Amino acid sequence: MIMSFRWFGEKGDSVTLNQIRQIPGVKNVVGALYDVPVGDPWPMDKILRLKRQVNDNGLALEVIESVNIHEDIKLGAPTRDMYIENYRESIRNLAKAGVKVICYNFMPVFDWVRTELFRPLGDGSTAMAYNHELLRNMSPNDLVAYVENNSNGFELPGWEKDRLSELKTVFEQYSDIDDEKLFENYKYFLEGIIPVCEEVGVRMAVHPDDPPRSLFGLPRIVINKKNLDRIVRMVDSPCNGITFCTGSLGANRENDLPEMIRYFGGMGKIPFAHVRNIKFLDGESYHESSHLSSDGSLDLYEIMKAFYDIHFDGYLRPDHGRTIWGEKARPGYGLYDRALGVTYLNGLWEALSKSNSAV
Ligand SMILES: [Mn+2]
Repeated sequence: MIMSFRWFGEKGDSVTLNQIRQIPGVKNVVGALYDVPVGDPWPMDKILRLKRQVNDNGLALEVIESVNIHEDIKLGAPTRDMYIENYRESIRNLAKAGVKVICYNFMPVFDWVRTELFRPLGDGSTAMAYNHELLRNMSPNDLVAYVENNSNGFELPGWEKDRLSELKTVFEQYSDIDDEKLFENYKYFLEGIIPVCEEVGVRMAVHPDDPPRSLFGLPRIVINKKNLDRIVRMVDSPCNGITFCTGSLGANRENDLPEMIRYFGGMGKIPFAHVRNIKFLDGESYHESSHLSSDGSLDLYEIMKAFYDIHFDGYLRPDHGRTIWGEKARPGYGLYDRALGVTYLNGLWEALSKSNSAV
């Protein structure tokens, strides 16, 4: 396991690289470029500048999260071939800079969705929350307005204004796209990029849809074991893998996370993992919690044990944390609670390693 930590760049993050390097066990930064429009190729000079910044702080840059996919690729529009060619160029450039894994998602229109970004938890901390009933009574525009007005002034990843400004048009474009059509368009994309990944040694890792269900009538397919199995087999290659996000997949009560880790990990399909906890409320609703098993509904010991059992040697990072100790940070991405998460996950890992090697 290679412990890593997400960073949103010097302009987009309240956390500095120097702070990250002081978290015990963190050697890798999960980074991205935030000033390249979705669909454009990532230029070499900007990638190298980011790499230099990270390296100058004693850290490595081997995982990118995310290279976003232009909506026309998901829609199967005639312009998709151009966008796929651009994506291939980004993969080649990132590989030249030493990047090993690219995280991405295949969610139509919206990236992750929450109905609250700073829900009070009763101990003075706050966390993001998802209320299924509330969302059913919101329009897509309500949701965009809420996120824009409640994110502490940060532009949230996946919520870039240029993607969301023409919401009505893009919803119309999706009116004849169902799950099957989306699978078809996804396969076309993978067939276009995976040969390049094999050539340059980059592993693609799809992030599950978050939450793992259809929203506003839009199709969502990266949601459960059955669909993930279909996705990794659509183009069968070690370069076609999964970002195993426990918080996203765990939001569907039917997903048996340790079993899925053993299954996909055993196939060599998990190059990257996000590990965090959530606490279920009624039905499909939940709030995020600290990483500790007893604070949430997911058993992080069983999850880490499954990673240990598959001899997981990929990249792993803590995922969203609570906002604690009065920190002013982007929702879910403060320093303090994620650093606590790192230390907890490292503790579980050390205990698993030592108890299993002692005879
Ligand atoms: Mn995640």
